[in-house]
Amino acid sequence: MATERTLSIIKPDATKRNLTGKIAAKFEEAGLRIVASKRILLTKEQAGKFYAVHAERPFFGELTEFMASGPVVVQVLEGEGAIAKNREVMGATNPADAAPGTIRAEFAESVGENSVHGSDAPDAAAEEIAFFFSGLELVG
Ligand code: RTP
Ligand code: MG
Repeated sequence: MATERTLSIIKPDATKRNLTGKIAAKFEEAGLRIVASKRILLTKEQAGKFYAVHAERPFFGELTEFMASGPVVVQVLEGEGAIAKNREVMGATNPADAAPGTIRAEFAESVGENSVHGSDAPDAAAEEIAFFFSGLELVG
């Protein structure tokens, strides 16, 4: 499998509870390298642009409000099969369905406030990385 990069977001429910380090450790333990990282506060409009694919979903307003409700930590993770590996470490969207040991099983509060985002495909990863980072900010 090839080396990939994927975009991760540590969501406001997790930054508020001071879980940034514990979540980053999960990525590193899984063999993913954090090649870019920054803590930012999104506006609801920026969150809406990022999650535009969900614009027609009933939870869109709730989702964008939540993503703008506190700081997020956006990171680029690099490694063998990084996109799938990160999704595995994250666990299922709904923490009730997430496998034991995954980030969402351990830390998520609900299906909405579920601690992390991860890109779900190579084209999405490239788009999402470019949404937050310039090439100069990626240090492999
Ligand atoms: P993400 O995009 O954040 O990595 O999460 P995902 O792929 O596991 O789930 P997705 O279906 O893409 O949903 C994006 C985010 O929207 C919120 N959500 N709320 N209230 C609800 O029923 C509901 N469903 C989804 C979650 O924050 C989810 O991660
Ligand atoms: Mg998704």
